[in-house]
Amino acid sequence: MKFLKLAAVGAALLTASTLAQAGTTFDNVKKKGFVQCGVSTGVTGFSIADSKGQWQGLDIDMCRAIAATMFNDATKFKVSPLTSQQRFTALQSGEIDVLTRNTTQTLTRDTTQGMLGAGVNYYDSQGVIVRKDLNIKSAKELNGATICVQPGTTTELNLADWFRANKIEFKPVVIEKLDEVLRAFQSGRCDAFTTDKSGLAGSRTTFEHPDNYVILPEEFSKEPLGPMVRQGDEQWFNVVRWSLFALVEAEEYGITSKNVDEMLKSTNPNVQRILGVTPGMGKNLGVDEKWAYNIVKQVGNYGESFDRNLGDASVMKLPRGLNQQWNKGGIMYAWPIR
Ligand SMILES: N[C@@H](CCC(=O)N[C@@H](CS)C(=O)NCC(=O)O)C(=O)O
Repeated sequence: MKFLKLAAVGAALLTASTLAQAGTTFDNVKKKGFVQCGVSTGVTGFSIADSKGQWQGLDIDMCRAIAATMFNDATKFKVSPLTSQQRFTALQSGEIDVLTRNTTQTLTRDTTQGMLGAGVNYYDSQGVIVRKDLNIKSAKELNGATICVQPGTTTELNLADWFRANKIEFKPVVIEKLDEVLRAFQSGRCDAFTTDKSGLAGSRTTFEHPDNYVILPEEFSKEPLGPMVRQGDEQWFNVVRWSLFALVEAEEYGITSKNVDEMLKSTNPNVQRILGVTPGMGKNLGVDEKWAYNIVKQVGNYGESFDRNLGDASVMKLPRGLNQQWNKGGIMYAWPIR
């Protein structure tokens, strides 16, 4: 027994060191000429293929921003659609370079699971959706209910915690694939479906009768969602982290895809640094000085991406809430590009 355990640990270490020797992610991405992003299989507003097969969403824009930083070209990316359960193996095995897929940053994922959270592109919380005709106003009325949930998620863990803390019972119905779990819920196989509230809102838009469902007010947890990389390549980690900060900081300084060329003439030293008019930031990251200019020009700033995918210009019509800038009542706060 003891030997088997040691052998398993040895195998895990071997895999980790083989991967490390295979070269850094930054160099590998540069060499192959595109970034491979792990995305969800289809969550409206975050990552979903449109009728022409083009991937759209806040998480896709995160991936495009990384491509813009690396290649001055936001189209230099490919996606690997992954279920919640598949995503970490895909990252650990090197099948993808970065996970840009509604993933919650947690201590365990950042330590023993071999990954690193590079920031937060959507502050969320876990919620629960039920049919309106159940006539309930609170999740506390769900005693004895069957609840649909996806495995390999924080959702599954929070669900158990919340019901235990509230001393009520539930029966989990665990289904891996999102389309199957949604079908199960709509066909009445479970009384409720739980996931991140953004995911509930996105999924509801795909229901045959969205108005027949209600998202209950409870927030089971904090879900800071953001891109994750493998441990062991700080330069790549920085590219991902600072691509996200560039999206957010551009919004803070009023730089948009429409005015970015005008902004090149700005006398604001922050704007000059972000756009590479004052050189240095690109060099520090190991990329072109126009990296953030290219992000804003080709992808837009964080606010533009939010509006297009989740806000008023989208089917979701979600309020900015916590995802508003820090100086406008939210907690979106980019570290300084300097
Ligand atoms: N934020 C949670 C849950 C994320 C998650 O996987 N959510 C589901 C429900 S919205 C999802 O994205 N499914 C899409 C898929 O499986 O393709 C986590 O990181 O564990």
